[in-house]
Amino acid sequence: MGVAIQWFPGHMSKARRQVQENLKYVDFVIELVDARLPISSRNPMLDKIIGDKPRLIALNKADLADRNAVKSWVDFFEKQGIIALAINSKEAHTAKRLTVAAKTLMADKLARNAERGIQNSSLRTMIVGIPNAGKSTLMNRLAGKKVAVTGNKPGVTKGQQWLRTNKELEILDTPGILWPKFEDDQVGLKLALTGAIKDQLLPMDDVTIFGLQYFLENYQEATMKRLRMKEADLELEIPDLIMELTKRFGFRDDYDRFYQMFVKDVRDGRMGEYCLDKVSDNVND
Ligand SMILES: Nc1nc2c(ncn2[C@@H]2O[C@H](COP(=O)(O)OP(=O)(O)O)[C@@H](O)[C@H]2O)c(=O)[nH]1
Ligand SMILES: [Mg+2]
Repeated sequence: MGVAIQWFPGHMSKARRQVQENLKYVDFVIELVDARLPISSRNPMLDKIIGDKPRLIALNKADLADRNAVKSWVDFFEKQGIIALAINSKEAHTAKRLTVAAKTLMADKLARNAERGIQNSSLRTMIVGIPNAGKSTLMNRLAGKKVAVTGNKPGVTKGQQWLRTNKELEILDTPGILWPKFEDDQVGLKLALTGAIKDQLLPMDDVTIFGLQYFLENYQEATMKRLRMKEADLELEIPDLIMELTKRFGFRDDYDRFYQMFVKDVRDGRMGEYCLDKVSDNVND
């Protein structure tokens, strides 16, 4: 389950150092992001931290995400020359797909090895991502069994241990846990809405107002259906709409109950599949 980490500067540098130490042992890095937040769930310093170590991006929880948006995000990363793929860590097929992507990423190294007569060399990787991205779930999936994934706190150090996926892929059993991009208000609201950060960190009314607005703008039909809204409700300002819906759901003036219901619906996918980051906000031309 999600471990709430308070990201003090000391924790950040420890986490960063841990990833950098482990980089020595791996051929490439799997950057795990939430497909519903392909930018907001990235660590702002990852590029600097991993330097020129090869990396692929896995957009996890694709089963919960807006398919079209995820496709645009995969294109977005591939245009930058980064191999990206949408995955569901709970699916068996995922191990095979990641192995294929890894072999594409590391094709040159594998070819060099083959030239030197080194056959069947397996690739070594580590998973890096923010809390709740799904690192443990993916590692269990790749290991093909439930493993005690270490490193629930940044800075856990011990001898390297490897989880074997198949002949071709081995994963470091300590994932890199890095902080999200929470210096931006909108990013914080998005992380809260998906449940990536603890509820106590942000006021639920702000999270709900932001979420309801976003869903009405981008997923109007699903939102209206789930919240049993009428056409006329669309005329209301968001705070007035929240008051109205709270009453209609029988919560009287207990707005907290409405916030809880809305946020839970979003997190559990009952508002439909969605993506909170837009490619159009991330291309500057
Ligand atoms: N629907 C869905 N849920 C996932 C997926 N991967 C992980 N989860 C869930 O996301 C939550 C956080 O996963 P976890 O592996 O603990 O994240 P970690 O903090 O990065 O290790 C758990 O409730 C997982 O069951 C996925 O691909 N799809
Ligand atoms: Mg974990």
